[in-house]
Amino acid sequence: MNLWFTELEFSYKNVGLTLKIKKQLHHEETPYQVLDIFETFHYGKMMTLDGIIQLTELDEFFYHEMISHVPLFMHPNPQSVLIIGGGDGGTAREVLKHNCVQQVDMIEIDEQVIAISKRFFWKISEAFNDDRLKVQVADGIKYAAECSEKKYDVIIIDSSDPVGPAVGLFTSDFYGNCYRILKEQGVVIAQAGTFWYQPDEARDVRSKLKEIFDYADLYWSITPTYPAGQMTYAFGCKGINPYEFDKMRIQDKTIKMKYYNPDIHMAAFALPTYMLYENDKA
Ligand code: SPD
Repeated sequence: MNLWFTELEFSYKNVGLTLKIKKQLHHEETPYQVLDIFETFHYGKMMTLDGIIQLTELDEFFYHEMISHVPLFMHPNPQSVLIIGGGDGGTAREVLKHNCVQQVDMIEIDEQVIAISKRFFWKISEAFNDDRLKVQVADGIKYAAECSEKKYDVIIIDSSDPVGPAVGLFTSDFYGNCYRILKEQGVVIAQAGTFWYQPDEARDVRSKLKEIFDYADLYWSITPTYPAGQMTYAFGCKGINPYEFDKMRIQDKTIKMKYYNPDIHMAAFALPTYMLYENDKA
């Protein structure tokens, strides 16, 4: 059998990333999206949503470490964290490595993402066994709009791309609600595509965040199985200067990581020239 999976890059349909597949382990249409699990030859098990790679066992750590530890170390004392999406559990696993974190709320719209992750990705989903994590199957956009009692130190938007159920997670209204439900000092972070294939998505998220937050910009990491092998993260800070974070705390050697370290943290903010300003083009 010669079975290959090609992810067509979602905004440029003439390029894609192709992986050799041992077998398909699961396929279903949930109320929100098509969910597939494949066993790949090189990257271990892989989850796709609507044909777009969400994670593989081999390289998920790049994304999950960088979407979690950078904002958590920007904040002087993150205790309460909101994860919008992230139903596979990878982001929660990284967040819960911080002993100062007392409570994590996860709002995931698709309960099947959680169930299937628990079934196929035991190590990635281990965070679901941590008492500090409270999971609600609900729409994150609605949750942020209606949340009136709780405030968070860090909000992580671990979403799929801005198509299908995730579109509303890329709007000014939603970011405004995130600002409102952050404490006096808080950080919001969102995945924002890639510098090469979705430069306008990253610029757009940054400019929306800049309108609302005291500081907003982008940082990035390697991600081998996302298009262009790179992922951009957009952040907004309320009452925090992101470049004056506690350099001692990021030396914390008790938190085990494979990619993130203090040098990676500092270097991640270095942007390509064409991504520095809103109107620049490659
Ligand atoms: N191009 C795909 C980007 C997907 C980002 N989210 C992945 C979720 C993993 N927890």
